[in-house]
Amino acid sequence: MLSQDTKGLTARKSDDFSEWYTQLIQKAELIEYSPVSGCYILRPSAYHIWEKVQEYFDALIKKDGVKNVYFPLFIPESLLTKEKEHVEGFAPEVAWVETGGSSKLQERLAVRPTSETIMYDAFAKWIRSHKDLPLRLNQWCNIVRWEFKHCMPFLRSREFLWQEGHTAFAAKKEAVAEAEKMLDFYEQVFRDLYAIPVLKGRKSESEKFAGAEFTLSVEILLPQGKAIQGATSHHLGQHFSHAFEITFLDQNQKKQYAWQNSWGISTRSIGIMIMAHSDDKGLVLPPRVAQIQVVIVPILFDKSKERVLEVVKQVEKSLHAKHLRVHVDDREDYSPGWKFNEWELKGVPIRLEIGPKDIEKNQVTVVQRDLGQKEFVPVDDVGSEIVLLLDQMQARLFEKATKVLEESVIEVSTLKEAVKELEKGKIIFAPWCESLESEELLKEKTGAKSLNAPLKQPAVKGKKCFITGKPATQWYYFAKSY
Ligand code: 87F
Repeated sequence: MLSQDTKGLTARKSDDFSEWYTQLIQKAELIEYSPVSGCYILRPSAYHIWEKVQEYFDALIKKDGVKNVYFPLFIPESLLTKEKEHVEGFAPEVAWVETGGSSKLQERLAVRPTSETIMYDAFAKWIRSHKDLPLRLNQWCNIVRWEFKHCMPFLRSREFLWQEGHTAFAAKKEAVAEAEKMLDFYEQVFRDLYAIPVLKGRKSESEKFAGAEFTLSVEILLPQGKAIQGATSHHLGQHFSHAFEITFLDQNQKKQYAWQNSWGISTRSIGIMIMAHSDDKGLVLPPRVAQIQVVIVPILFDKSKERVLEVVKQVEKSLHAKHLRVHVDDREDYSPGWKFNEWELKGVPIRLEIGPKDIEKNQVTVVQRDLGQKEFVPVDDVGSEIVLLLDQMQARLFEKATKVLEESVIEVSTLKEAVKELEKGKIIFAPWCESLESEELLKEKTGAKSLNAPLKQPAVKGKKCFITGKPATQWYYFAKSY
């Protein structure tokens, strides 16, 4: 038998969260470090999760009429800085190409940090008449932002993968409706694939994208009482259409500027999912995104080996027939116990054990990753039973995360209460006057900032801002964040 040490996690999620995460993503074989600091290798089981997100979201937006495109990775400096306001704050993060081989380029090229500028330059050429609208394009690509803050695999890296949707409409109303719809799509990705509930809403003035009229976001609660932005949908108004001359002739042959949106979700969402569900034994993967949904571990003894492997084959076949992703771990130089630990570490949702005692009773032993107890299922029912259990697990993970979120959100009406609750790791929900100075004050006192304001608001009339005591204008969520 091979050694059993050093394989499992040696840090606990509740004791040393950051060490736990660092060990988990490497030992579960999601991430390998690369020679460039802040750039990480996504191994097959991590990349598979991204492919599931692509498959799901791509189908959603295509059904809604969006088309995919691909724009170049390099953006000339003159183009990137055309709409100064949006790029100013981000300038320190842009990576540049200055030479090709040994010759200096005439103009520096930015490595795409986002594609508004290069795409809207083309939009201006393609849009002539109201009949060319709406124009709704999306691209799946990599992004480079030269972070100087501490990088963390998935959550903050210098290169990451995302989709960026860029759209143009004739009417503001249509654009705003789309921005809200995309937010619902992102909520669905988190709910249906990642089994994570979100807080949906509108960003404050200081937290919105500088190039936007308003920014909508989904925010997620992570362990340790910190929140993180999961995806964003911006209504850009006519900012970029003015900067890039994206105009069209309306029905009366009058020149108009287009109304635009941009929206995106990135591989950061994978890190959010890992943090949300995983435990001290390792990764916990929602069945919908798991590369291996069911692992079968035969319990092999010389005498019964052949009979056991026969049943394993039969069970594997009935699971395949249900289109499940199955792996048979028939390695003979590892003990069953060692294999159980390894597949738990890797987050496989369901483990089936099949040994001589099981086949005597015409059953298989089933262990669900999040529950950890043994159950027994008749061999003849295994296909339909496992499908059911996987669906139940997906729902259970979502319910559990929802309970955690619900218990973490707390209404407050004074700064004193806010300080106390934020210290306990809560998300606070409070009426706010939306002033910049008050958010600064809160940040100073607690390290927390505004997350967003739900689009469906409780009544705010007559309420006082929990920080300034002035009349409140909106209810907002606030939390410490990543
Ligand atoms: C870094 C360097 C240059 C973020 C940047 O959120 C520019 C930027 O514009 C920049 N970091 N942003 C904002 C991106 C806005 C927007 N783009 C499309 C999204 C979603 C997808």
